[in-house]
Amino acid sequence: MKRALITGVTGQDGSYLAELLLSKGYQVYGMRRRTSTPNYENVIHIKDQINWVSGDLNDLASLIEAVRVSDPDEVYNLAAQSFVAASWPQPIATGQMTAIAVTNMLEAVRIMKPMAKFYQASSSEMFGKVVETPQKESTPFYPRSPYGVAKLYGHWITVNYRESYNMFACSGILFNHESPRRGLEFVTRKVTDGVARIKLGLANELRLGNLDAQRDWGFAGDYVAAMWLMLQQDTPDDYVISTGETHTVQEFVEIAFSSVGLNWRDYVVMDEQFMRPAEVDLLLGDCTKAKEELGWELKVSFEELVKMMVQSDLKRMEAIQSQGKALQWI
Ligand code: NDP
Ligand code: GDR
Repeated sequence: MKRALITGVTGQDGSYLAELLLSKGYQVYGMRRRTSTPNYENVIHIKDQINWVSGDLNDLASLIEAVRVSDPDEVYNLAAQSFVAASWPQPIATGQMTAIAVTNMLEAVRIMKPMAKFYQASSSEMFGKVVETPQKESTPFYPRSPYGVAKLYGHWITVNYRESYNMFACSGILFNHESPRRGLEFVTRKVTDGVARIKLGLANELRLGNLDAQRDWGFAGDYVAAMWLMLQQDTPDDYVISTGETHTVQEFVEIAFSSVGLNWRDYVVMDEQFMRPAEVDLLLGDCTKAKEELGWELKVSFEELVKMMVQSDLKRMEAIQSQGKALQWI
């Protein structure tokens, strides 16, 4: 039975990856940090199948212990401060959790289990300003946020550990991927949650920032399969994972509202507070290498993804409404 350690297991990707590895018969170790309010929402259905280890990205001792206890064949480093907008007000914390923490994790693996295969969650945010489209593994990086800069450090330190110590370390350069488990502050989920509230009469507007930004959005469940495939290869490498389609935020909004019979123009309000100091205008990935070398394939289309998220939020909101729980904006 293979053993895997996942950091960030309570997040969107961690939860889908844990499900995938459990379905493949892995013994899954999930690292989670101590929080004042436990957050198991994404993994509640598999909570008892995960071996929980306590650890924080900023505490190297805890990471070494997590690797010692789990004795993993594969390590998936998904934990990070992952919200781009928060990286301007919290640039140093973002640097610690999204950049330096990768070195912490690599050191823990190098010291305790150097033969373990290592996956780093790199990001299309590293491409940032448009230099070339579509963006592929060889496209030069030009990050546009403290988050993007931090991810670039994490990316290169992973490459460096591969080359310095001959570790099996891979970086997946993943474009945006979404799901009903996406955090509520990210634009897709904010929209689908907003649509559900408006449809049920719980809100009458949705405040958004830049509707012109273009993103290459896929389904998170498809993307975690690519992470696993990268660690099943004979040699470690870096791969772009994307859909090869780009859509504006406005297109996402239009489909989400129209899927429940509403016109977005009646509800969406532009709000300066959601504009960013520097924007990534266009992301469009070319994942030919992943398709050819990993045999990775996409299953859920853009339109299916939007509708899946709207339907899930409608159900969730109806359940909350029927239980009479407080409904607050997050
Ligand atoms: P989430 O924000 O949903 O999950 C982040 C996870 O990291 C959570 O489990 C969180 O724990 C954990 N975490 C944060 N800080 C710490 C810390 N100090 N110590 C231990 N754990 C911590 O992110 P996603 O699942 O969407 O993304 C997974 C990874 O992939 C991230 O690194 C992200 O930057 C990267 N990425 C994501 C893309 C996407 O479109 N989703 C695209 C490209 C890259 P807690 O629950 O306690 O907050
Ligand atoms: P992103 O995702 O920054 O691409 O990072 P996000 O959903 O936050 O923003 C996407 C685009 O939508 C525009 N936008 C808004 N964004 C938010 N959050 N809220 C709004 O109200 C709003 N209005 C417009 C943004 O300006 C932006 O252009 C995600 C994260 O998962 C990262 O961790 C990951 O690395 C990248 O995707 C790839």
